Amino acid sequence: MPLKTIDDFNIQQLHILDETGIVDKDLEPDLSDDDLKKLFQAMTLSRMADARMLNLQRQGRIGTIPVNKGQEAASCAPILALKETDWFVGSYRELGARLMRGETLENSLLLFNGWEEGNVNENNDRTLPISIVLASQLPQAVGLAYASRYMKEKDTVVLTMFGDGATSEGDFHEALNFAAVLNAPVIFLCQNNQYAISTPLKIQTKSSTIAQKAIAYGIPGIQVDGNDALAVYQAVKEAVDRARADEGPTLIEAVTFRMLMHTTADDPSRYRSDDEVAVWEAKDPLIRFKKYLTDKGIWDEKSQERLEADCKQQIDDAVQAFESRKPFAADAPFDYVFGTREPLIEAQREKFLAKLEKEGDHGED
Ligand SMILES: Cc1ncc(C[n+]2csc(CCOP(=O)(O)OP(=O)(O)O)c2C)c(N)n1
Repeated sequence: MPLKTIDDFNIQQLHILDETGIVDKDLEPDLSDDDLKKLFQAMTLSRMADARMLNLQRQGRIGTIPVNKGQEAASCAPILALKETDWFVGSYRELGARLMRGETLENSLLLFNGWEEGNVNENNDRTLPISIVLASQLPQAVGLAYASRYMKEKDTVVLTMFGDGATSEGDFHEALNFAAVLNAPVIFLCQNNQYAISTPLKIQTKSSTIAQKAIAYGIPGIQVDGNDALAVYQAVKEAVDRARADEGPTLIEAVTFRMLMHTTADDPSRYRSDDEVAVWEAKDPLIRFKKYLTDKGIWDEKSQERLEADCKQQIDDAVQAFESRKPFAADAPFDYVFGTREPLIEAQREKFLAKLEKEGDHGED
């Protein structure tokens, strides 16, 4: 008996700005000049803050950090499509998104120096703390989305972000299945930055895209140029509109690149070439977006100078506020493992403090 095709699938890719920053007028999103500038300002602040944090880490003034350079469009643009009352459930490589959600830069400095206070976004209580355990935030996002409808919040949606490596976790697949079956208003945004530490995408998955994983769960999936802020915004906006209208979840794959190390504990030259990095340098999301704003007549070198001076001031202020909090108790992280003091954790605290004592470091700086 001949085989018959019972279904057909395809995956589409969205670009709105080309690699030189020229816009496709037919696809240009309907965004105000103020929103476009707000997005570029956030991307620039994220880029500059990231660079300063890397310096601080190298100077021994903060702990290990994940770096975001190159991923600013994928991180910031989705937030423009959200309302403050929506939920943001992120991973750890979305500094720009967090700044756009009203989190202070001081928060990140505190967090990456082990202060629990850095986990609290005082300006938006619908922004969850960072998730280091890969993909663990995805079922949480689905739970929030499902609960919002259960609680009769008709308008709320949830945006969750994760990396390409996280798509190999069971939590990713369970979350997509649950969201699809429950019709939960959640947007899954994968920042496919090509690497999970040293593991390149081609040995992470045999699928030719991450977006196509949506097909198995019966939900829309789309791939976007993750270095094109307009394409990222547009794809997320359409997914948000569907979710608000109770049309269920969407998986978006934003194709981007991590320009620097995985974290400050990693040396990327051991697993990728300079040539590969150079290819992506030419696709820098900030340069493309700035060209678009300039062509539109709403940005010039003077605005750029003002913006950079303003970002520098914000960063200086945050660093000063953070550093004025010293002395810092080196064992503070042990206070927050559980709500109560547990013998096993206390034993680890003692061991840690004894080690510092032996090394002559009293954790005061
Ligand atoms: C469940 C789990 N397994 C392993 C790790 C260790 N780990 C931390 S980051 C990372 C790579 C993650 O890659 P990806 O999901 O692509 O995100 P990216 O860091 O590139 O943003 C791994 C394996 C972890 N944090 N959680």
